[in-house]
Amino acid sequence: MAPEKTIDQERRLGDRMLSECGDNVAVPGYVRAERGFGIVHLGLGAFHRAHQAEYTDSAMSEFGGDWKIVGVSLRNPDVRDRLNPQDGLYTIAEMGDSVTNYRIIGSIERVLVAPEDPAAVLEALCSADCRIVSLTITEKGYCHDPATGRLNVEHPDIRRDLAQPSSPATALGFIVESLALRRREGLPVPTVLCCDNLPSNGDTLRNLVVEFAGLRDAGLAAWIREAVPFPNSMVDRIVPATQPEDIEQLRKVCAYVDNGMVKAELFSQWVIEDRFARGRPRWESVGVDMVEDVEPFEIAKLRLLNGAHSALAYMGYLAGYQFAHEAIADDQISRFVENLMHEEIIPTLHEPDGLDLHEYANSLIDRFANPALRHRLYQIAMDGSQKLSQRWLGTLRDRLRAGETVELLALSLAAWIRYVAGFDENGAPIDVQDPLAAEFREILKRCTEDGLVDAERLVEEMVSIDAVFGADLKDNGALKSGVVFWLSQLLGNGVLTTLKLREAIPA
Ligand code: CS2
Repeated sequence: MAPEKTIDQERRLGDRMLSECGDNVAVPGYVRAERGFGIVHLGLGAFHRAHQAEYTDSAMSEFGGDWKIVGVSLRNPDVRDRLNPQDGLYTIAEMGDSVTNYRIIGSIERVLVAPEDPAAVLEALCSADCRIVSLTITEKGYCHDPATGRLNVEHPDIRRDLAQPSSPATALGFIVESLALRRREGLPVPTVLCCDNLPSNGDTLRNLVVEFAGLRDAGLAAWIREAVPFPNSMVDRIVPATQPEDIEQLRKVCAYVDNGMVKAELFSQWVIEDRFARGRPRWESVGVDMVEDVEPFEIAKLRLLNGAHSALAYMGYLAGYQFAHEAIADDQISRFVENLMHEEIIPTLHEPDGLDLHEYANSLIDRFANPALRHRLYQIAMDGSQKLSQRWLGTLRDRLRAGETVELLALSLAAWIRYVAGFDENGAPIDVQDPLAAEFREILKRCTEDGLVDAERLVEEMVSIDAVFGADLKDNGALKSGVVFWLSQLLGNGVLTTLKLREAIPA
């Protein structure tokens, strides 16, 4: 029997290997060395690699242009250590229910690690070639108060970046310092393109950048407000974190090792306001919708897809499921998520042109049900404190204002509070990932006596976290008693019995 090949003897992805790929892998349709760079991207997670970098790769394949991406990891070297040895190349495994398409993406030129060399990041941001600065740094990367959209000036990273502006660590610090340098040198400005799931994401980012700049120099802040475009965008693709078994599966099917691969569903959507200072890739010719006003698309997406996703994650995890497709296969949970979308969320939305919201909601159930993705509920459940505002609370406020019922949202909120209490239905600990996790632990301690959780006190304390709930909701007695009722049910009887009870209550 032939000895097993060690990894070192196997083919590793890299420029030299591109011409030898098998027919089952698509490769970039351009000579990479002939294309220059045009984009600096902050936050090089799996989402960017499966979304914006793919659209940019398609645009360069079909229409050329110097739009390669210099990626920046703001925290750790992991992605750099995976991609740079592969010349920045990586594969996307695009997974339908029964087919997987493999495609190598060539648009990432190289990866920088900000904490190791902030000067190199500033140099890329200030270079004449950099015409777009884009971001996927997740909600918490904006160091803001989700309830108000204002900068959290007490955030340790923001204080640090204000104290030493020439060597920043945060995305805001890098953007402001690079714009200050450009202003000083009289260089043209880039477009700053936010690609995170925030409401009015471009406007939100602009306000934060201007607020941060104002703490350094009022003139700089006014100039940024005037000179730099921050188009809003809506991004959509389900991109679960890559697992070691995905890399192994790719190796088996494609016969090379790719430590930077990502997996995604087949569906992908990007809607952008067409306001760019110095050009952009031909995205509109490769499936991107360039529009005047993104808001209706963005609100529908955040409230429906992300809102339903979060509800699915907290309910599903507590009910004992690990993956989204498992939780949505549970009839009670899927009925709850469907009712939440059709009954409570959709009535608050303006239908964007060309989109039937009920059909959209139905298609989301199918997307969540994709078994190939193995999307962990734990991943979706992360950072809830940064997500609830745009996913649930906008809908909640709209309904309360209109005098409509909010029962399903109250139950969702109860599920979130139950989840961040940090133990599952078998009493096993949940490692809650959230910037406010320490605060949640303190609150839970105060609300627990002799091992029993005081649901009323817990709800009171949680909805009093102004950064999440603003100042208005804690005064709404009816909302709070609804959440207390459902939280008591969840604590006493668990998710599935609670959902049964909910269904038995006449509408
Ligand atoms: C998810 C999103 O992890 C999460 O919170 O809801 O990442 C979701 O998969 C994407 O926004 C889909 O476009």
